[in-house]
Amino acid sequence: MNRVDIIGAATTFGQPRLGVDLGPDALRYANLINEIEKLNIEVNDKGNIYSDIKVNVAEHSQGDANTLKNYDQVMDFNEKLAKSVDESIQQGSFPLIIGGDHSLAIGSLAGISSHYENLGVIWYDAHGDLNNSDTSPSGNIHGMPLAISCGVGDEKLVNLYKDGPKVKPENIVLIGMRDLDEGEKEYISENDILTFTMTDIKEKGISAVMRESLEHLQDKTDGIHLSLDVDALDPMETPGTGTPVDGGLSLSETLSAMTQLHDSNKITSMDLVEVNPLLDDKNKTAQKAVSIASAFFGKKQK
Ligand code: NNH
Ligand code: MN
Ligand code: MN
Ligand code: MN
Repeated sequence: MNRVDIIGAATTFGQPRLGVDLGPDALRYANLINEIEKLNIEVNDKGNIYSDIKVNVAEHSQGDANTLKNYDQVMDFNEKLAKSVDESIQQGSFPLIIGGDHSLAIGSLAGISSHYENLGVIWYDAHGDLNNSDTSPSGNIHGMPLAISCGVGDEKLVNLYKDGPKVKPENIVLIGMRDLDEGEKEYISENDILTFTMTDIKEKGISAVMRESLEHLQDKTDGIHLSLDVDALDPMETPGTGTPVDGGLSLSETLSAMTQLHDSNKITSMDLVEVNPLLDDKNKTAQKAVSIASAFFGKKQK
């Protein structure tokens, strides 16, 4: 790619920990734009998207596990995000969507999907994000975007921006999994989704995992979206995130995974999500996220 559009997805509505909406600016302060420009890529920072419905600290994320928390805000936010992502692709840019919580993937996938008949998705995360309001332990929509994009869940969210499912389960690869809920495990096995847990990654090594992932997708897809949740990494690497899970990927494994994806030339869009500077240690998580993006855009590792 030679032109990247940065789209700041300043949303916190998919989960309860306030501050993840400051993630896009934390990444900018960690020098994201410059680091990508250094790789001879033209960068266009489109600024941040916000919901028109403002965060109300006292009422944020109310409700029980069977409700879709902050539903109106999530709908409104993702409609806008989808439009911006769609426009960037129309203009020939590579969209890099920086979050923000992972519910933003509803909008990014909706915006991307009209450009591909058979979109592939690599979901690099500790979690599957394959819940719906019946299986969710929390009611937090950031645990649901991949299911919604497959056509499972609330009808309005499923049909957001463009009617129907945006991705087929056979075109998905899950990498870094170590905290899957029961309903998610069922969905994965019923739909035979290619899944690499942390145990698989330890056994095979990250480079074999990335190679097998690309092999699984490259012939049957016409574009591949990478959705990277920083909680895929171990909390020692990326503490500034809302739902850390021990036993994750190292930074060096992730950098080599990104280099492999860069070298494949197959990835057509990317989300970089769940950086929460209010939970972080001196913006360390944003700095790691910037090195991940740099490796993805071609920075050579020493
Ligand atoms: N699976 C849990 C839920 O649905 C946690 C999801 N949290 C995430 N997903 N950060 O990536 O509520
Ligand atoms: Mn996630
Ligand atoms: Mn996660
Ligand atoms: Mn290159």
